[in-house]
Amino acid sequence: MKIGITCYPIYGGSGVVATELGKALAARGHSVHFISYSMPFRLAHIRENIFFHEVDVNTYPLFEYPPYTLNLTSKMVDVVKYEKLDILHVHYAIPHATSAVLARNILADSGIHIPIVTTLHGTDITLIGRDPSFAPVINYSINESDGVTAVSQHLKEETLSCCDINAEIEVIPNFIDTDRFRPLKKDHFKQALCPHGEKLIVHVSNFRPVKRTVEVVEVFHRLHSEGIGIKLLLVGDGPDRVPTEHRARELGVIDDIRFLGKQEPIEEILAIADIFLMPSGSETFGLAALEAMACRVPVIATNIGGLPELIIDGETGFLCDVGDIDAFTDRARLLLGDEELRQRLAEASRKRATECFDMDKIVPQYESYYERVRDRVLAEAV
Ligand code: GMT
Repeated sequence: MKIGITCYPIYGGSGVVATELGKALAARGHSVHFISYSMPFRLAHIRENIFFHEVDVNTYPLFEYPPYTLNLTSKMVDVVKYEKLDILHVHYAIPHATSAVLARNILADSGIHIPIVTTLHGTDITLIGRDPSFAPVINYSINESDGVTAVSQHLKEETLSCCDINAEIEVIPNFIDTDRFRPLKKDHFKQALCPHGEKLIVHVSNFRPVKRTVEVVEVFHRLHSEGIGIKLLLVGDGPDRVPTEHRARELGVIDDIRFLGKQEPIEEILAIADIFLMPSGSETFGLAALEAMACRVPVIATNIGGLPELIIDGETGFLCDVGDIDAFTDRARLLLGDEELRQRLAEASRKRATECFDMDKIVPQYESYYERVRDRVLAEAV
């Protein structure tokens, strides 16, 4: 198939999933056309059947705010028409689904019937969907899509309960390349960061307030003050990095914390982690937790959103209430003090990642969903 993919190209879960999906589809022989305002950050190596179409954001003096949604629509119309796409798959409802629906309707006037699949990732529903001023546009864009997928059962239910949706929603969970994200031996790296055999706690996120990164430092401080030999690696960047650093200084633990900023070879960092913390206040799936699990790292996370669909409490990791720093500290202490338990959960994490979320199992679900949606749209068009 010739597949168009639109996503946010920046550091963030939906862009990662969209890009990895496009790469996997290309590896399976499809032609994939990315349409966005800049090259998706995980799309480093263009292959012969991967194309990138940059959306021009024009700057006419009249436009104090350039109309990106319309620029994107125009680019979608062009790419569908001239590249003869079979399907357009957009990630994130606003504005991508809105642009795609408009592009589809424009193309229908010239007899081109392009099916639109929208994948909901989370904050498009859990934050923007709850904003009354956006609700009519979100509802319309989702309902008008020819196919809608959600990355977890939780997100499907959340969408149906908070939005006015009459479209069917198919759950296709996020996935991972378990060949790339696998246990690696990086002893020299571990030795450099933990020269006295300290245990290493890792957190990876975009440091948005919903990630509650300050709580990672709070948990670390409690364990540290009990005399447990530990270090903390914080990977990523975003609005809460400064308050997180500030709190680490205030608590006097900054010297045992490394802020690495945005990093691409996450699997090399996860290779040396003993445990992974995810104290998020909301998480529709938790891709960063899956990356850790695939690298054989047990995750302690909150029992919210899609996380219980991923992490099995007591078997692959632990789940705690949002904001319950005591519970996070207890579970971390337990794992850091019992290597046999940690190994058992690590092994179960890897097993769950490979058995349930490997890309070879999930990507075919998208392929068959595309076919079903395309067949229905073409049948309705005749
Ligand atoms: O806030 C983020 O983490 C970024 C956001 C996005 O849309 O890029 O992530 C959401 O989508 C990811 C991929 O499907 C999920 O793994 C994350 O759980 C989800 N984030 C939230 O729900 C907060």
